[in-house]
Amino acid sequence: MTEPSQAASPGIRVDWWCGRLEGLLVRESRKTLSHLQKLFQYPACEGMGPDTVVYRVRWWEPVPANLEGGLFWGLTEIESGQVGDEYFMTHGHFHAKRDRAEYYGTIQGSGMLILMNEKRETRLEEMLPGSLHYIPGGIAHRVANTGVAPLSFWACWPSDAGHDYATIDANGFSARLKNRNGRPTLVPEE
Ligand code: M6P
Ligand code: ZN
Repeated sequence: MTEPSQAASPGIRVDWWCGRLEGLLVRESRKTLSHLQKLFQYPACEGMGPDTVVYRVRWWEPVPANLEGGLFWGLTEIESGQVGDEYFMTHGHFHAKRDRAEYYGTIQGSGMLILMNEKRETRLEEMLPGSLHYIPGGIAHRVANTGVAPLSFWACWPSDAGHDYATIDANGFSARLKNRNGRPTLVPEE
């Protein structure tokens, strides 16, 4: 009888308390106000420089991007803050391959998952520690941090999903999440 083969360990570790992803193969990106300014309706940011970090993503691609059948894993941390009356939020995207789905799971903090279908109908799911969110294919997704502490969530998405940011850059979402008297309120675009 032969011994079971030992697959090489990629040495990726998750701290399940805070979601932090560690390992040599973990990649990282940061989005600052200067990257995101055009997403906000009133982009003037008093007291915050263009290098202010809005969110960080750390993720692992165990297989090449665009390969069909694989999965990627990531951790996104959004700082608490506002630009005008809009909360700090991710860019938001459709998947380039429209039928690809994704899971988001909240670890710490509170916020809203903003979902928009291709008919531009927008709805919210509340994100709280432990909330699990299934994002079907064909749905644009963005997360806003509505709390006073950082919001962190894990994500798992297909390796061939890709990110279509251009559609969001061109048309935005059909509604904006605004702080109205201390409450997150979805305000339709005119
Ligand atoms: C999650 C996943 C990633 C995405 C990240 C930030 O971790 O959906 O694919 O890149 O959130 O979102 P965005 O790319 O819209 O800035
Ligand atoms: Zn996605």
